[in-house]
Amino acid sequence: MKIRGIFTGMLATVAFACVAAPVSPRPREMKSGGKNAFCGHKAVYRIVVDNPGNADAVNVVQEGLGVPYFSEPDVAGRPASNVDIIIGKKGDESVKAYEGNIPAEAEGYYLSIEAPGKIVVAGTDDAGVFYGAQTLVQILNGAAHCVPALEVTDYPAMPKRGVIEGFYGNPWSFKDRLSQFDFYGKNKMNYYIYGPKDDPYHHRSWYEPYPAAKAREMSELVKAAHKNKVKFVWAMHPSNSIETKDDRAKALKKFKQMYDLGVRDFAIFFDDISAKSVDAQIDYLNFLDREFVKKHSDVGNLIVCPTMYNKAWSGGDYLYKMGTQLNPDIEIMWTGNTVCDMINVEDCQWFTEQTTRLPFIWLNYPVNDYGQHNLLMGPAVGNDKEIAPMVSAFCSNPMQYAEASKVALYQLADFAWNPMAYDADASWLGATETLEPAHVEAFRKFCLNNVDVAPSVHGLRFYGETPDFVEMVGEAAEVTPASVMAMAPWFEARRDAANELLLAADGGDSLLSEVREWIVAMQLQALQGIELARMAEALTAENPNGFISAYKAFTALGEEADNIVSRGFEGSIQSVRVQTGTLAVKPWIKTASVALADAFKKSGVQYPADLFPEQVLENGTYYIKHNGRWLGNPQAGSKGGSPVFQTEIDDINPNRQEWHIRLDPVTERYSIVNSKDERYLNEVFNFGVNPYSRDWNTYVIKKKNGKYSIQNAGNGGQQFWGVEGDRIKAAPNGTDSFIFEIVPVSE
Ligand code: LOG
Repeated sequence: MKIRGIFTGMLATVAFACVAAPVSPRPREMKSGGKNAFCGHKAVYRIVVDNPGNADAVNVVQEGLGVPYFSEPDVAGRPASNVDIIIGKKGDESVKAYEGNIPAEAEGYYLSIEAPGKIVVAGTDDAGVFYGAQTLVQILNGAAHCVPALEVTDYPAMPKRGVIEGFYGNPWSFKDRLSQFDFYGKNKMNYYIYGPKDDPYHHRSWYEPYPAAKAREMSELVKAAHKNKVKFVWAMHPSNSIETKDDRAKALKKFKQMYDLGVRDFAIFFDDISAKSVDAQIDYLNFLDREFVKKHSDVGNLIVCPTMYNKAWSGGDYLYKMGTQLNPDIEIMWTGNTVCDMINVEDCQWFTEQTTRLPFIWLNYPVNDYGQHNLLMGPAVGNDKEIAPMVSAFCSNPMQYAEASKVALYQLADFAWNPMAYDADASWLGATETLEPAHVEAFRKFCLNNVDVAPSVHGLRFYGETPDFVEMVGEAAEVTPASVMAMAPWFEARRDAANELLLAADGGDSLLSEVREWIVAMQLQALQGIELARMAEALTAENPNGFISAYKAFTALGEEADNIVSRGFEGSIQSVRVQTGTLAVKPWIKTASVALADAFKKSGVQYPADLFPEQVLENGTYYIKHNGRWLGNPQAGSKGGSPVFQTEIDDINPNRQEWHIRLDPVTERYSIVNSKDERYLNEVFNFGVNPYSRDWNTYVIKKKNGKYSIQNAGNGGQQFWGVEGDRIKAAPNGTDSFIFEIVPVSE
């Protein structure tokens, strides 16, 4: 109360600027007295604490500050402290005077820093004291010479915030997980669910006990999690082995083993199976709840990941039954509208209508097991701010790259704690600064080169990749030598950033060495961009030898980049080819190289026959003919319809029979577009009515004995094109598909 008196009258909401490094998660309320509390704070602290229960919080302060400190009682001969840090939980003697300031909410805390050198950390409960200590360390370590006077009143919006190690691929290592728990503590996340699909003791051989060495690690992990106020939930994935007496005895036995290792929280996953019966699942879950969970007073609520865990995959009465027939304490996980999607208000409402319960959110971000070539390291956008009261928990499924996942997890922790104040860009800036303080700018360039996930089964794309690049190249489909040269400085900056990060990676930086291959990919991509500029320059200067040497270097870099493999180490269960800058940079490089090569070929100079890769058709305008007839577009300008083979050449509207055939730089297949009305041909041999899609509407064209075959590809299947009557039709199996003549219009 006394402290509050000092501040009264001059409280102002702080602009965060008075604290150098951002406090994250962003506190609910942070007020400053507008002046410094004390200066020269990297001196001597005295920690005042009377409850041994606050040891974890005291540890945070001691380790976090890394400056001399001592605790009560004072011992003669010690230097006098210039700052007292009073730490306590509601009810403790040390913080009696501040009872009125402590928020009522679970995991909340009150923190004050006041002149001439007094700090109070007063928590609602153990977690609150711990989180108050974390905030204090962030403020003091982020402050310059002087520390501002301030008051923080803080508590989380969502009660359960954390991570599900729930991906396919190499599970995290013991070391990864220890580092995660420390990170969760710092970022005020309180849940970790253990469920890596490729841990045999979780999934395939769920009933086997962990071997001794693994069991020892497991119990150490549980302790490390608890020390950081993180619940360690161990999940089991028994698929359909849930009905027999034997199945159930094995399940109880495995739970018991995990309990003996210290686990106090359990989950059952039924995802990615074809469930035999919802009734059997419900009966099994209620059985485990009754026979295990409820028989241990110290075991938390059971959590289930249902088989229908997202709206797109839901149907019938599955969710309704789960919601109404499961014991009321059992929590149900939910990934939202689809498998990989951000969470919005409607998703949560829909789930609650079905189940009468709040969803336990399993956010499939930044997991990249469905698009492993790419990393997800951009701003975490897309979750509705208003969902806090509509969910029972908010947990994220990350990448198999534990350290790199922290960029997203930092932001999601910030979001889950205080969603109404969440600002993805600011949070991303904080994440990148906190994780790579010595290489912030280079690391940010790297992260922004790895935002998008490229086309995948889930269709999710992230559009914030390389925003400055996107802005510079604009919508311009046209690439000119001048525009290529203009991009050189952009690529040079990426090359320099990659070089800086590679040095750090090889110097032992754990995050950067984990994603080393993607840094190399960025480096090679940057070098490719620089070679393109050299090609453009040579073209402009009419220097064919210069062009040829740059082009060869460009091609070699591309081949090297295509062969970078991550997780190629012995024992890796999944190695992947890496790619970066897939949203804008990679397609642009391809487009630019094709355009420059075309211009070079047209310049009339001599060049080695094997310089360019085999391309059956140059980009251009062609007639497509079959048995002497011309493919035409008689209904030009209409919607839909089909092209037809015509016996007469069209003298009145010649371009109705002319087709632009172009190599798509991304799919490396051809698009076919009518020159009269620019309508494209689709994979069912009509004019497309949907927006053109390179994944559906580009074709493989091959040449044999002077004739061409055209074949669907990508999402459009593999059907060869044939002819029936005057229409293009699917070619019957086993027939010759080299039936078309494709003749340049100019000939
Ligand atoms: C799996 C999960 C995987 C994720 C993304 C859930 C509930 N289950 O489609 O293990 O990491 O999608 O690929 C899933 O999301 N299945």
